[in-house]
Amino acid sequence: DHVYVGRALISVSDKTGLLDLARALSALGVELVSTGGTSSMLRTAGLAVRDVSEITGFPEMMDGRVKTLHPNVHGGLLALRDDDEHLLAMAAHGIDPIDLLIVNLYPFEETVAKGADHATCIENIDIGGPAMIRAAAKNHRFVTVVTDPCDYTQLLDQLKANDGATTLVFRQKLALTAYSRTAAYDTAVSTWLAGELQETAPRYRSFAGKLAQPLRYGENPHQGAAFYTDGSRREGVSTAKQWQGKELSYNNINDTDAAFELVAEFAGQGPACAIIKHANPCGVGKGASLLEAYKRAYHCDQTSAFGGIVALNQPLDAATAEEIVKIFTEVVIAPGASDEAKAIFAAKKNLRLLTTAGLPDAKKGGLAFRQVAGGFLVQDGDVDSITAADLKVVTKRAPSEAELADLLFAWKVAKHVKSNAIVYVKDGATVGVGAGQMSRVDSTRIAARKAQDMAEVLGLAQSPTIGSVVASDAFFPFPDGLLTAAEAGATALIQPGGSMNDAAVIEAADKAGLAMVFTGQRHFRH
Ligand code: 93A
Repeated sequence: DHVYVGRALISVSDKTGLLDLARALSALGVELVSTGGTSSMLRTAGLAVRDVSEITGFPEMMDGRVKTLHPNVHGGLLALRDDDEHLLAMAAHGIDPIDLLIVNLYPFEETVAKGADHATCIENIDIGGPAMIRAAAKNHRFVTVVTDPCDYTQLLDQLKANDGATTLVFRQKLALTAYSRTAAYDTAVSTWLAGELQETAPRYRSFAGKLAQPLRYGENPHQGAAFYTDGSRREGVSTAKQWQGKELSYNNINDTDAAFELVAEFAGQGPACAIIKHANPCGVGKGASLLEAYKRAYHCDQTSAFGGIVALNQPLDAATAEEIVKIFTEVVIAPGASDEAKAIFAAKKNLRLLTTAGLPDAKKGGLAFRQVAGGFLVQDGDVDSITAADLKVVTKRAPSEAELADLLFAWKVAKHVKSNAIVYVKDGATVGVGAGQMSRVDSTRIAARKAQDMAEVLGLAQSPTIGSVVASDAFFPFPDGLLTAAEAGATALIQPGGSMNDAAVIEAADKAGLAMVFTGQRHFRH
């Protein structure tokens, strides 16, 4: 299954590592054929190279739109070397075999990301490149195809280890990479075009992620795992730079994402911090400074915050960094960090610091996926559009201004808590979070009990739920949950409304002197 490499066709837009590769191939006796820009770079470096136009007998034309689209190229890639008819056809038409294809494509994704105009994006749709990649990958029994400069070293190692040949296993792996690349490339084109056409239907398109990194394991050590990017380039954990600490695990990436998406809700609203455990917030706080926001998030449930993931909505500063390192934290993510803050973290070898250029756009949810046996579900991301003006006061008492601010804050947090979600908030910080319970009344009780526990830890005279407000991600089907919140000392509630029992729930709220508002929008999260 070893195939010797006699001739290589190289056609690359990203010229990273090109000269070193070409020199090494030449030294191994491989004949080089290349397209315009690539061949002139090789020639300038003193390498012997044939132009593809010499092979096709046609000049590169139409601004390069037609350079390699020719039977002499595609026949050379696709011919079966052990099929007499194919060999006869090659001889009859003067087609020479191409054993190695090195191609990377016009930078379509980068061009779109730069905000280029429509015509420039169109011009950057590569046609000949994907055609060759797909041809070579189809014929991987005989042809080696390299589409990622990261694979150049492996290629040379293979050739050296096998006297100028590649193994079938290696060619199979490269073919897989090749088809993933062309699939992701076409997905990027269709996604862009859907946006240009303002169409919604094609968003539910076919998906092809790009492997970002293989992971050590999945949610548990016996599960394999990998991290893929979806080509949307949404700011977040996938665009973050890691400054220190061990490689991120599956759970780390999942939790870091949950944390960062949550604080992004408070973009431009002053410093905010979220601490996440098992994909649920165990504390979210706003403050006059980041330090204050962190402390207030931490004091919601400092038992759970140990080993948690911290997200900030502003660049990490030294004072906050000093406070964070007092306990063990897995990951801190922020839109930037000061040099001083980085120096403080540097002493904590296990703490990962991730920074991004900005916050995820909470107004653009993108698409969300969930796997089910034999398929997957796709939905629009859950974008919250509720403002104070959308709220409907349903009780005799309307919330005070202070209550209203806390209600809206609690509502945003509840959206990021697994259902059934109940969130108690006081003065711009969560004081109790009830998550993931099968009954809403249980979430209400658990959150209140946890707050009571924290009162003891912090040595408070009374539970912080006294004088708090409560958000519920979906309606209260019965008065019991609401009454539990009232017993815990809550004074106001926010919930979608829409239960058959709304009248009874409102009556109970009025009896207890609570203010309650309906949002008309639900935020289940599973
Ligand atoms: O415009 S194309 O789709 N038409 C082609 O026939 C073709 N063949 C290769 N683009 C084509 N390519 C692409 O040119 C390659 O995929 C590569 O990205 C680029 C390399 O061009 P150059 O060698 O001139 O820099």
